[in-house]
Amino acid sequence: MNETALREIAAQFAFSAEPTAFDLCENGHINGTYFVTCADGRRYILQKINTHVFKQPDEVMANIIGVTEFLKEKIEAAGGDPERETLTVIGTVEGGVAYVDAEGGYWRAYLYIEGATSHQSANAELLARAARAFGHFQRQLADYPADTLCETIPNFHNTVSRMENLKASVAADRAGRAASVADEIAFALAREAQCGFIVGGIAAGTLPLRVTHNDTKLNNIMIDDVTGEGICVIDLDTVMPGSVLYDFGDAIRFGASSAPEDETDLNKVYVRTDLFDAFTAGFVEGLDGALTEAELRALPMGAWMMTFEVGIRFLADYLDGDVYFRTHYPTQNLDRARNQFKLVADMESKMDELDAIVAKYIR
Ligand code: ADP
Ligand code: GN1
Ligand code: MG
Repeated sequence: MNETALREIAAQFAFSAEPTAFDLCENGHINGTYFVTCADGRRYILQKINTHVFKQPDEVMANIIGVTEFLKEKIEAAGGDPERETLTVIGTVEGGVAYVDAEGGYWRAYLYIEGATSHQSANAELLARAARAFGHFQRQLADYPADTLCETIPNFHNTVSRMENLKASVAADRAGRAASVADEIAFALAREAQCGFIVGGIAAGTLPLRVTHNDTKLNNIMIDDVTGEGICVIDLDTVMPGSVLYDFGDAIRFGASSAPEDETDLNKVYVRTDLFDAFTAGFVEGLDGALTEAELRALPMGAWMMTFEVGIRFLADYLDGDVYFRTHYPTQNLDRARNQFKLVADMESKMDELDAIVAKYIR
């Protein structure tokens, strides 16, 4: 998007001064994100919500306003900084929470979290701190009125329906790629029986429904540059009722992997048990005793499930012709799927070790 167009969009938001620079953010597979610098030196985030992914962006914003206002009260009560420890929505000059441009593009803005970084990888200490913040985030939302939250993406972490979607993508073969990825499809189908583990647990009442973040990638948390603490959980588009295993599992598949999500040398891709341990310690601490024993015991399976689930989502998107996740080259979704499947296989071979790590945290 060119600067003139961005300038016109930015003019719709109640920023503190005239925007002077726009920088594209390369992180994130979904939204279009720009860093805006204003004449007074203040910075903001200007984001075009991906409305192919989020079909009801007004509902996304309603969730985010509700959750951030709720968190701000808790942060203030705890003596924290409400403008740094959660997102702050910047309204439009007309008093709205979003701006719809002439082409129907849906835009929103946030305060930029200064003095903090969104990391792509972390050492054990940093990951433990990120984990504590993700756990704490969920703890803070434990008494949030869950029935007021909209389901921004239906069945987002329903692995059973994700498997159905993959099968539909294989059958439709829209991009003519199915024959070339027969091995990956077979890997996925061989694991179909496990897909119901979390949704089945929720339905049976053995896994409680909580308000969860649902997209706990390491780059969805801002780490304070000075203290190293996880200062602010961002990317709140998918905050919805869910299982704690979603947040634990998604964080592990990204943060405890030995390699980036699209590393193609699969020998370099495995689960780092030291990072798994560090994350578990921080997460359990952040949740401050809220986890049930059934949830704790299921954590390794949660990590397995979220890794497998996103693997089948990447594969389905490759089969669909790359219409969901942002890609930077033609086979990136396939590379991501292969990478996640390697991680899945590695977790399977280390399940006893992962169970033993978790057992240390069961009291
Ligand atoms: P996506 O859904 O595309 O992942 P995000 O909301 O996560 O969108 O934003 C993409 C990236 O932009 C984040 O990973 C982070 O690096 C950066 N970012 C988002 N919000 C902020 C913020 N308030 N302050 C600083 N950086 C941010
Ligand atoms: C997307 O938005 P981002 O990049 O933080 C995706 C997650 C996937 C992740 C894989 C709304 O996360 O579900 O796990 O990519 N978000 C959405 O990296 O689909
Ligand atoms: Mg993100």
